Amino acid sequence: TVERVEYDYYKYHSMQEILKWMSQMQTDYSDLVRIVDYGKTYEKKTISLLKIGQDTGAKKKAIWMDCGIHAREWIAPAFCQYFVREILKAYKTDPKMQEMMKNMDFYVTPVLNMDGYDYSWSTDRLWRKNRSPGPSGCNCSGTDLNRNFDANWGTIGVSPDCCSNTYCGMGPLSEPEAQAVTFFVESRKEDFLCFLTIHSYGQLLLVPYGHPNYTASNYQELMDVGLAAADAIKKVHGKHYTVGTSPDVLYPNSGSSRDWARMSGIPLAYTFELRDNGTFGFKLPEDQIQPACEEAYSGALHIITYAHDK
Ligand code: ING
Ligand code: ZN
Repeated sequence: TVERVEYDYYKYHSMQEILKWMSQMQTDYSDLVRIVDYGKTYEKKTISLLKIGQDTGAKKKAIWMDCGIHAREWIAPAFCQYFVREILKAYKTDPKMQEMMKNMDFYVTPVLNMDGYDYSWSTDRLWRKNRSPGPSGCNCSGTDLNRNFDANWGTIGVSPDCCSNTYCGMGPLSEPEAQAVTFFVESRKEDFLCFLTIHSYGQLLLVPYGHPNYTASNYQELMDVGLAAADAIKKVHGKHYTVGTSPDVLYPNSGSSRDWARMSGIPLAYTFELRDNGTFGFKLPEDQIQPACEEAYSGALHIITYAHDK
């Protein structure tokens, strides 16, 4: 037998370590976990997710979760990994999780912006965007992937300046990472009950839409479920999460993955902005990984359970 070191979920991990962790999960839970490759980054890295659920042979509903669309938000990939461990742990003893994994597959992308994440480890800890070059004549690189989706693209809360952190790209879905999510989710969009995209920081639960001129048809449902999730979060370590649309809570934006998911028909679409409130910001200390993940898990599970039971 091979001696194996326990994976430390309460440390930040490099892209290489996270990829190794993904294959280890597939090996350890070969009946429940499968790696699915669904795109390539600008630097030609393979974008993969973990598909988690019972192989029933029947057509199943689905839950989407992506982390690390913004490179510097390191707590997000840490949360996706924690989330995967927790649902697999719960599956062993919790009849509700067994029921959910029988009826639904969880599609979890631990790091969507792999190029940017690597760059935030190697070169610039506060890098946000992907790593594609700007248009000719521009000396900056990177597009904000959360402004690049096909949802009122380029209309508000974005910059046309390729040096800006909110540069929306040359057109909707100009970036391969945004394309990968769009094509994968499109290909089975009737299956998805819920779309969760994980960011930091701010302790927010954002609902569609980012554009102030549009209101989601189920806005009240999104708010009610979001507020109940925020209550569940507060119960864990007392942290307050604010729930609302981005124009109501902070400022408007367009081209986000959450807005695109809701526009394409997925009823429950949320952006999580994890800890903290600005004290450490993107550089959340490792000793907060555990509490931040515990509370966010409780909130995510509330939304997912609602989506399942509905
Ligand atoms: N925030 C998200 C962003 O894409 C957002 C979501 C949008 C929050 C608008 C508030 C207002 O900017 C982070 N942290 O990435
Ligand atoms: Zn973000």
